[in-house]
Amino acid sequence: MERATVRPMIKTVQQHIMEAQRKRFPGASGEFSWLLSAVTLATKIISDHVRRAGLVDILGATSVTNIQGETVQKLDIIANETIAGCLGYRSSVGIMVSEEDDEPRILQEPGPAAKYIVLFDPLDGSSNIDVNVSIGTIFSILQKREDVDCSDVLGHILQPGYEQIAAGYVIYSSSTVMAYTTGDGVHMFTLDPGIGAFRLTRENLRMPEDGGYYSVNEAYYAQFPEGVQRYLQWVKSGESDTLGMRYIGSLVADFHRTLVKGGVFLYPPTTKAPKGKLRLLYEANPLAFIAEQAGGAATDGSQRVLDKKPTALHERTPLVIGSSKAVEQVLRFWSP
Ligand code: AHM
Ligand code: MG
Repeated sequence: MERATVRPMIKTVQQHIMEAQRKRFPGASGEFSWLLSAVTLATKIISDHVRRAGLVDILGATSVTNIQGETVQKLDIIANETIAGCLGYRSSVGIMVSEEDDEPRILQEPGPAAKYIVLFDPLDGSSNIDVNVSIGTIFSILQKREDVDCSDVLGHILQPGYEQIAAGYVIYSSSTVMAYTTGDGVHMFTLDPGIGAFRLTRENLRMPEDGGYYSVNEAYYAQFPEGVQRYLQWVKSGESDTLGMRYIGSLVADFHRTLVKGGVFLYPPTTKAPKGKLRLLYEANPLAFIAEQAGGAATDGSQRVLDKKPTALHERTPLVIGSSKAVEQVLRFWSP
């Protein structure tokens, strides 16, 4: 008797990662998918904390100031420790770098087994927590360099973005959504609270080439370079009638919208912050990797973000990211 093929009705992020790994690297040990499962587990726990934040008195600021000089929110600490805790159980992760930590954390003794470096912003946009605006987690994964000594921690970490082997983000919003890439397209998942798993909702997502929104904090207009000012005047002149305007002030949320609807997000240099505000290693690089994998582009004005050679852990970079055409339009006016 012929047996009917039974197809699973859903695909979880775990199944997706494992299938992709089997297809692309048939001999792989599975340790990389095991590592990614620590990231997804951590973000599910953070999502739960974010949802209950108002109920259990974890909203708001602490009296601590982080290395960036910003007030640390209570949820920032919870998110940071949750990710550290989940990654700590993965023997393949050697080094963890977080926006919230002054120094990298060595999770496993240096050695060939602990070959991955995980970099992340545990709770991006956290100044928006108290007003219920979407926030998120951004992550980037590198492999330790073979030509660098085990003890040279920074030597392993300070690699250009094109060396990333995976990157992604999770947005905690009306639903919790995750997008990731391992260099084989961008895939998007939605957390199904009924089963506690991220379900595949969009595979091989492409960023729209036209339309969408430009997104920038125009309160800094007077501080922007002249070229950026000219771009903003042009975009508002009516000559470009394809772009609307949106700015949330939460990078993950502004990027997520740009990825899905198209357009461009800008955080240019200002006179007060000549390198902009956003961090290269755990904000700009992972999102640039995703943007490019979805057909978009990311630049700091002078060069492709993924080509930048980092010189410090918490280095900042100007960022223009979005649909290729919209990014090109910005560069027509601004060439630092
Ligand atoms: P954070 O990582 O401390 O939350 O800061 C980064 C955030 C981004 O999410 C957002 O794009 C930016 O700061 C907004 O800055 P501004 O308030 O200057 O517009
Ligand atoms: Mg951030």
